[in-house]
Amino acid sequence: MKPDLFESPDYYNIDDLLTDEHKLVRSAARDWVKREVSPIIEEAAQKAEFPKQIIGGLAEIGAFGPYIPEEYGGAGLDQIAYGLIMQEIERGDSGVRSTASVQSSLVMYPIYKFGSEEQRKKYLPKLASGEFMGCFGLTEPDHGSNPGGMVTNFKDAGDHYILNGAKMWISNSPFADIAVVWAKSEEGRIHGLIVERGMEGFSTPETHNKWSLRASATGELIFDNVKVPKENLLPNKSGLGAPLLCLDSARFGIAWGAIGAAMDCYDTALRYAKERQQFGKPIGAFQLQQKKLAEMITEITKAQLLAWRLGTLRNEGKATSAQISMAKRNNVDMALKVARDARQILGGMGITGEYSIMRHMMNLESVVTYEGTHDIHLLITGLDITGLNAFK
Ligand code: TGC
Ligand code: FAD
Repeated sequence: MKPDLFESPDYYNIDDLLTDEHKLVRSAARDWVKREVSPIIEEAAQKAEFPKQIIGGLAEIGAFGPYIPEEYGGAGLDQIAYGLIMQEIERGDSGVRSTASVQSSLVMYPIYKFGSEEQRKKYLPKLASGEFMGCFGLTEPDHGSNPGGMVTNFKDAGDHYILNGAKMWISNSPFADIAVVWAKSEEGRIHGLIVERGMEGFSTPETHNKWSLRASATGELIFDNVKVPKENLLPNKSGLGAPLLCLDSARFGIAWGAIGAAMDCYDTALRYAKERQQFGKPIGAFQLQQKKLAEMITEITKAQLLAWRLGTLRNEGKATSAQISMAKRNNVDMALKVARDARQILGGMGITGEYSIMRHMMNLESVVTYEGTHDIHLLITGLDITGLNAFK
């Protein structure tokens, strides 16, 4: 793969809206991605392997629990710093950002928000340091966009619960030490349970043959009469709203992360367009290529402003779930379109692993589907503005 020459675009001086701490955090993440991710990611994606050697580095740049208080091992940062870290990581690869998103927003966040003090102390510092890796089980084979229909369930068996069911499409499941699993009680109420690797009847087979997110491990979670100690139930929130609150946090991170993937594609295409000569001049001198590049930077800039404003609203505790849906949907769609146009600018070279664009493009096909599909987020906006539910 070519050396990483990335230069971040900032067409509207958005850096002026950031604090010194934001810029420091971003710079540490950017340098780390250049040093530790760019040189190895193409080979990891080709081999369809999650590069476990980067776990320690992810912890060091604060990617595991950026906004979790320091007393529990987190970085204690604000939402914009969290977003910037996700942006920089996804500039390297969406699969690596996935690992950080799951660990932070789908494992540490529910333990922090809905867990007991004992659970927080037991798990959060180890998750923040990467000593423990986690995964999040919501989706089932027959319940993807409609998680409320889940059939995974647990029954009270005296001093423990008995958990049965299966989850599918679970990021990090093949190597996770713990899983935050959403399941129905005998009363049909959804609760979160912490299931640990090694519990009898719990297995995590890997899902193979993905053409997308190849550097991220995906698998199932299978529960065959698993005995889960009662102290592993998250006590402080139940109902579908609990996992959906975790998704709000992860979707916010994705809205920023997708900008990183788009920036990398734009930056690569811009450099290529200025260097590659055809018909005696750089291809960047042709109007058709300039149109693509000009539209890319316009859309990236709009997405940056949307993410920044959403970050300030989240810092003030005012962002709504529907606002997060709009940003996730818009920014991932934007990144996919930028990746497709950038790939065309590189001509034949665009389909090779010499450049990152095709990998980003294939990764984004997962990102546009997970954490709520493109269609589902549109319906969330539709419901929010009309008050009319078009889901069912
Ligand atoms: P509905 O009746 O609308 O809501 C049920 C309860 O949840 C509350 N709620 C939310 N709370 C917090 N945040 C949100 N975004 C919320 N949306 C809804 C709602 O107020 C209600 O609360 P209560 O107290 O009244 O019970 O639920 P529904 O069954 O009609 O479904 C709504 C729908 C379709 C929007 C929702 O289920 C949905 O978002 N579906 C998409 C599923 C999804 O995103 N799955 C993601 C799985 S995890 C994943 O993909 C990880 S990818 C890994 C990586 O990042 O690498
Ligand atoms: P479906 O729900 O079957 O949807 C299929 C199509 O129907 C979509 O286009 C959808 O938009 C459309 N559709 C569905 N309902 C409606 C409706 N009411 N109106 C109009 N159109 C509709 N899940 C986890 O729990 N944890 C994870 O860590 C995780 N990681 C993932 C990693 C990868 C690589 C992938 C691909 C998925 C992951 N997921 C995870 C699952 C992901 O969240 C689901 O794939 C997603 O929510 C969509 O569910 P589905 O695939 O079952 O599609």
